[in-house]
Amino acid sequence: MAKQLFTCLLYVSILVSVYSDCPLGFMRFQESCYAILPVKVSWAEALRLCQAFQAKLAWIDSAIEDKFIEGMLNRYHDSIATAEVWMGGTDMLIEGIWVWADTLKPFTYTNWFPGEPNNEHGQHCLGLFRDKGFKWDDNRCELKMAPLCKAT
Ligand SMILES: [Ca+2]
Ligand SMILES: [Ca+2]
Repeated sequence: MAKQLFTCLLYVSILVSVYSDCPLGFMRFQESCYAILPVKVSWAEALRLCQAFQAKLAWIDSAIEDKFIEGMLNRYHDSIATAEVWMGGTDMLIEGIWVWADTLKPFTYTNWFPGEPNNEHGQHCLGLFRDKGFKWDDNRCELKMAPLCKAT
């Protein structure tokens, strides 16, 4: 019995070590790894930068994941780079139809700030802003913000 328990624990610890494997500097939550890159770049540059880290500009599938990201951003709130971050959402292909850039799948979960997305002067890229409690807001894709990358 003790031997079986030991074997079982061994398997569990191997599984945990395999599944907690995130790229250096990334933080694990459930099945994914997340990192805020401390640079300010346009949305298109943010897409490419995440790819350079074998990651994607982050997408959000659920309220629990959204809450984790909000917490992550709040913990780093002293850094200027993380007052505003780019996410992987865009409506640049069809105005008003929001999709995640890497899959082109429409949003299934959203957490827009009240009144957003407002497409003010042509806003097609999804950002999270500290002054909006990191709720979702469309913004101009040329704006320079920090990429939030996600790896699975
Ligand atoms: Ca738009
Ligand atoms: Ca907006």
